[in-house]
Formats: sequence, C-alpha cells, structure tokens
Amino acid sequence: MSRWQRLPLAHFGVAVAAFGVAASMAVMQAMSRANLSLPARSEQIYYLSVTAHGVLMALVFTTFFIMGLGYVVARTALAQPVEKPGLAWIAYAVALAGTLLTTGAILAGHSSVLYTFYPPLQAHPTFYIGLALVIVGSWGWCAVMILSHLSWRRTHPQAAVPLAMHGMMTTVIVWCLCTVAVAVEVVGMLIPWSLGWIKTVDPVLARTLFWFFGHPLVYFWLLPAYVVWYTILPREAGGKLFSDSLGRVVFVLFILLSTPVGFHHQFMDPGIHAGWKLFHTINTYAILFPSFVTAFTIVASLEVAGRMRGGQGLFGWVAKLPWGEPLFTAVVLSMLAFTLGGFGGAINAAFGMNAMIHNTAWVQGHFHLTVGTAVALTFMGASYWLLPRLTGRGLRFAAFAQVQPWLWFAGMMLFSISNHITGLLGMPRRIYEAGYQGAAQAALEPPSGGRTVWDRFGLWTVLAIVLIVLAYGYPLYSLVTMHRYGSPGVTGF
Ligand code: HAS
Ligand code: CU
Repeated sequence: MSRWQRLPLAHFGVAVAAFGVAASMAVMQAMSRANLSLPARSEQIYYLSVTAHGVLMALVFTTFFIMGLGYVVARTALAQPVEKPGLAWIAYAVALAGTLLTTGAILAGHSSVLYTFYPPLQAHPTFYIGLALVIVGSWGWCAVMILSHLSWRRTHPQAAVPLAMHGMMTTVIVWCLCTVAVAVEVVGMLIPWSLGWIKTVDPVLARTLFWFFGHPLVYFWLLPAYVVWYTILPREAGGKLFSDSLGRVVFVLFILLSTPVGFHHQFMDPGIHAGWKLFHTINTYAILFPSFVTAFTIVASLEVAGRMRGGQGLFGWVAKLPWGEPLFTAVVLSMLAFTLGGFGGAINAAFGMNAMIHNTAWVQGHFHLTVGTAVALTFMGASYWLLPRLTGRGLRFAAFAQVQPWLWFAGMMLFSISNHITGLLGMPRRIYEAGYQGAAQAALEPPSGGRTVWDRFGLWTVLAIVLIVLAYGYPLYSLVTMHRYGSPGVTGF
C-alpha cells in the first residue's frame, strides 16, 4: 500500500473504534429506558453512558470520519498529493490525544455532563481540555484542506474546482466559522471555571456560544454526506448528476445560512429577545431550501440512472436501480430517513410547536433520523465503497454489507418514530427515571384499586364551573352591560 492511504485509514480507524464504544453505551441506555431491573443499572451509569454515547458518536465518530473523507477527496478529486502531510499527522495525533482525555474523563465517572456540556453542570477539567484538543486538531485538518485547495488553484487558475472538493471546502468553512464560538466557550469560560480560576460562569451566555457552534455542527456532519450523495451516488447508480451548478448553489447556501440560526435551540431560554428568536427562525426556514433542492436534484439523478438502465413508466425506473450495492442502498435509505427527519426539523423550528417538543423524546427521534441515519448510514455506505479502493482488497463478508443498511434503517425508524410519538405524549429526554418515580399514570397497567379522587364527579363539576366562570364571567358580563346594537335577520342569499 502506498503511503497516502494510511492517513485516511488511520482516521477511519478512530471513527470506527469510537462508534463501537458509543454503540455499546446505547445498549445501556436502552436497558434503562426499558426500565429493566439490572444489577448495574443506576442514575450514575445512565448519565455516564448518555454522555459517552453522545460525545463519541456526535463529536468523535463524525469528526474523524469527516477528516478522513476530506483527505480522500483532496487527494483523488484534485488528483494531487495532499499538502503538508506532516501537519495532517500532527493534527490527527492532537485530536486523538484529546479524544482519549475526554473519554477517560467520562469513563472515570466525574464528567457526566452530556454532549452539550451545559453549565452549571461541571465536568473534570480534562473533559474540556480534551475537547479543546479535538477542536485544535480539526483546525489542523482545515489548514491542510485549505492549503491543498490553494495549491490546486495556483495550477488551475480558471477551472471550476471539482464538485466533491467544492463540498468539502464548504464543510471546512462552516467548521472554521462556528468552532470559534465553542473555543471561546470552552477555553475562555469552562476550562478556567472547572480549574477553579474563576468562580462562576453565565449559563445563558455559555449556551448561546454552544448553539452558535451547535447548529452549524449538524451541517458539518451533513455536508460530507451530501458530497457522497452528489458525487458518488449518481455514478454508482449508473447515471449522472442532474445538475452540477445546483449542487454548488446548495453548498454555498450552507456557508451563508448554517450559523445565524442557532437560537432555534434556545426558544425556551430566557434572556434572548423574541425578535432575535424570530430572526433565527426565518433563517432556519431559509436553510430548508438547499435541502429541498437536494431532494429534487438527487432524486432526478436517480431517475436518470434508472432510465439509462432501461426503466420505463412513472416508477419503473426505481426497480432498475442497483439495490444490491451496499453504497446505493445505504444512501437511498439515508435519504428516506432524512425526508422524515427534515420535516421534523421544520416543526422544531416553529416557535409554538417547539414549545411542545423541546426537551422531549421527540428531539432524540429527530436526530437519530438526521445524524443517526442520514449521516451515519451514508458514512457506512461510503466505507463499503471506499475501503476496497483504499486498501486494494475486497470486502470480507460482503453479504452482510447488503443486509446491514436495511437493518440499520429498520431499527432507526422503529426507534425514531416511537420517540416522536412518546415525545408528543410528554416523555422527557435525558431523564433516567423511566418509571416516573412509580407514578400511577406511568405504569403500563394502572393499579385498579378502590374509588379515588378521580371518581368524584361532583368535585370536578364544581371545579369546571369555577373555571368556566373565571373564563367567561367577566367577558359575558361586559358584553351584556355595554351598549348593544341588535341585528335584523339577513335573508335572500
Ligand atoms: Fe435538527 C435539534 C431544526 C436538520 C441534528 N437537530 C437537533 C438536534 C440534533 C439535530 C443533534 O429548529 C438536537 C440538539 C440537542 O441535543 O439539543 N434540524 C432542524 C432543521 C433542519 C434540521 C430545520 N438536524 C438537522 C440535521 C442534523 C440535525 C441535518 C444532523 C445531521 N433541529 C432543528 C431544531 C432543533 C433541532 C429547531 C431544536 C429542537 C429542540 O427544541 O431542542 C433542516 O436542515 C432539515 C432539512 C431537510 C429536509 C429534507 C430533505 C430531504 C432529502 C431527501 C429526499 C430523498 C428522497 C428519497 C425522497 C427539508 C434531501 C427518494 C428515493 C428514491 C429511491 C427515489
Ligand atoms: Cu439546529
């Protein structure tokens, strides 16, 4: 194997290892949610596992996979060596050291602050220092990507950069813009506070800096998946991309609109004026647009592919698509999940409806469709496609790779749809106690004991009358006592 493939493969290795640990944490959470009485089950273990799961999946698995994919794109799409490979390896080592520090802090049991690490929940200093190192490492990756782009630009002053690299550069820019805020939060506030150098931090300011970063973070995950959808999928399906320039418009819109939307995570926070929340809402609705364009462009490309393979009629082309290819199946199932997840996003972004779903299980339903399926399943499909090309060896157990996307899709749909429903019913997210402290209304079969207060119809009727009098007494009184104008009957229509 020549040398350059080692760099992305080393990144994919960390991504897969983080994924493995995070997935085992998910089993612990599922047991807690199922309210099973297991010997190891406790509040401490639950919050530890939710933190490890969130940090390792959302922050480590994604970042390492994306850095690796970025190097593959820079090397192959630009058809030139990646610039400054030494810096790339240093960045890798720094991010890996940070990951180990943060993971150690979580597993040691004194940093169960969840992946959003909102103060005043306080973690061990090594938790924040590790995260800061992951970010510094990712900046090294950004530098290598930008330098590679610039060196290509020098030798190709007039050419359009290949679409895959265009998408990766978008990812890099979004990341550079947003990580500034989380660096200020972590380095300027949380590290000194956890070390005891400063006594207090402002939770609303910290959350605001976090979401300044946190929403663009989700597009940092999504954009590399879009690179796969736009540049690998159409060819693998046997056709071609419907429009290259639409792809570029989509990527540029993400540069513009990824960040000024973060207040849609803080609708329920005090301290931020409603007018600013409205401004972020409008921007959020604007950023739905590039994903609608993507839905159109990619489905159109698939139709082109299906017809080139001989598909006829309105839907005959769907059956002609290469359903036996793991990359194809994984991406199409990702897209189907994203259709639901995206509509959920539009609901989240509406202030009134957000009040209904905020901090409920709905939210974890939403993000297991978006990052947990659209992004993660696309990355899995991309791995099936990339690994043989990077290593020069075929996939082992290739039949598993055909079944696995369906299993992931089925599991995530089951998980996410039920979390959307239970969220609407009021089930909170990130709460250990699935039994609601034994409250009767939470039990599967409410104890059917003797007569309780709920059978006292007289009491409830009186209370209802009091409420009706409160709600209508004065309005009706004032209608009756003000000067009134009678209306004759209107007829003849
Ligand atoms: Fe979100 C919360 C709004 C997209 C991730 N989101 C979260 C959280 C995460 C997350 C992790 O407005 C939880 C944060 C926490 O821990 O507190 N989200 C949106 C909106 C979008 C959106 C408007 N989210 C994402 C993506 C994510 C992600 C992408 C990760 C990758 N989200 C919110 C809001 C909240 C939120 C509020 C806060 C909730 C709260 O109160 O806490 C949009 O970008 C979505 C656009 C997508 C579409 C779908 C387009 C469909 C396509 C596929 C079509 C393909 C087909 C296949 C039909 C409009 C492109 C055809 C197949 C054939 C074979 C032909
Ligand atoms: Cu968001």
